[in-house]
Amino acid sequence: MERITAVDLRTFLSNNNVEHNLRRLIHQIAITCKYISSKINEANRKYAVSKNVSGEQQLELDKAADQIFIKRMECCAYVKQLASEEQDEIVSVLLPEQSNNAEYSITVDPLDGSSLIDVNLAVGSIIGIHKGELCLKNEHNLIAAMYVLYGPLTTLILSTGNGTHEFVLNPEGEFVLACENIKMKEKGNIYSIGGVKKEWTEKHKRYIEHLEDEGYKLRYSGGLVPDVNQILLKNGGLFTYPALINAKNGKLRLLFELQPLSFIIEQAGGAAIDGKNRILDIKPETLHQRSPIYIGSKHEVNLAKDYLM
Ligand code: AFP
Repeated sequence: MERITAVDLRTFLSNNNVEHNLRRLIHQIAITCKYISSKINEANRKYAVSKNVSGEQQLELDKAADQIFIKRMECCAYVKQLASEEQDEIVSVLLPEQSNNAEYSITVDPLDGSSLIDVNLAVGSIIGIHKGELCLKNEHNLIAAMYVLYGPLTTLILSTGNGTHEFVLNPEGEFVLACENIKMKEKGNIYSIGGVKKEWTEKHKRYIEHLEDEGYKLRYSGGLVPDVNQILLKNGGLFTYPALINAKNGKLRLLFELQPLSFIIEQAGGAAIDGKNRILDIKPETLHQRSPIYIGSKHEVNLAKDYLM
């Protein structure tokens, strides 16, 4: 039987005519996440053998991951700015004289779900790649998005605007293509719902009751990356973290989490709204702006829009 040679990430990007510096940037980000994956395993091994490693040290991992991203991006001559969920302001990662030919800026949620590490649940990093500088109050300039899921396998989901593809970190330390051009079904059968039920709005409650009456199965880990990854790879369904009675913008952040994930899901044939507007049409007013989210198969997202009108 012919042995199929696994296509590694760099070869895949080159074969798909991804611009040279963007290829190098994506590769740098992949290497960064590979290092973060090893730090998570290291922390978990310590935690496992000596429970006196405090929970706080687990939580510190997200700050460590943030610093790892900043230090790595400081070495990328084509990255001008970095915005991180862990930083209050945009970080200029290049000296002024270096940054005139820097083509890209990135947003990172360096380690989303860090509160789940001490119970050995999957967590992830979410990255948005923007052409030019990060611009609030404007149309988004996302040209690529990716997330890395630190689970039993470390996987990388990527879109550069031509489909959504999955790569897996192999024993040799290379991300190799696992699934090309993932396509979600029009309608799925799982739902993933965040927020405290007693804080849901009446319209949201009626929408969720409809899904339950339709027999949707509940799948929710409390980790945004594994929860959305499941909707993507189980070919459909819906993830929502809604507007709450005491938090009309919900919990999740537009720039760092929702717009990169929406870019990825739309490229796989899905959709993402805040309950009314397409997530990718929203112009963030502030860096850490939050938004409600309904993301997944088109049928469930359109149904949410009808219930929330
Ligand atoms: P942490 O990063 O504090 O663990 O929060 C994870 C998260 O931002 C996102 O990954 C989940 O979808 C969401 O919070 C879960 O929130 P609830 O704990 O309120 O369900």
